[in-house]
Amino acid sequence: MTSIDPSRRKLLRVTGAAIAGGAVAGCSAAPGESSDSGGDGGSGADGGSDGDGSADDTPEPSGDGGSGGEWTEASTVKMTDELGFEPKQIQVEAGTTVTFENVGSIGHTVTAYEDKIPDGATYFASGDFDSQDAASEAYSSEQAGNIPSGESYEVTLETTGTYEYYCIPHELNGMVGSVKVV
Ligand SMILES: [Cu+2]
Repeated sequence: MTSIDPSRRKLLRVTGAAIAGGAVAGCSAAPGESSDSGGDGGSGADGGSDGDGSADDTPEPSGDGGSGGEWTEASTVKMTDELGFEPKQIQVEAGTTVTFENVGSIGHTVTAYEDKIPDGATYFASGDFDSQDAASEAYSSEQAGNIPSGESYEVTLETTGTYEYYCIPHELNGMVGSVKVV
């Protein structure tokens, strides 16, 4: 039984008044989705997890033969109301601090996939959780780790290799990204 506490409700109302209608629609879609994903083990959700589903995303002009392997040298990633990380794949040198900036109006998380970081690398997630389970539980119970509009999250990556991460409320919308540390 989820009872919305009064303070949160107030916050939502204020946000709704402050921004345009379009953004509010995106906002209210998120909680419904995340509660869905909790209960259902993925019965008919073929499209969600694997390749088939991504076709409806953005038709990428893949002219240069780079099969999804475009790595942008950048240490700042923007989180947008289009429910994406931009750039989606970045490359940095070891020891770089990567900044994730929420430039939109909807909240996001930056949550590493525990089994998709290099061996020996330190786990990272907004809210500073040390495991993916802890991060997703804390998010679903109290939205911990949420990065609100205008805020950012920083992580310094020392171990080389590729890190993949996602946004908890928008993973199903394809909000995932990677960082390659060289
Ligand atoms: Cu998001």
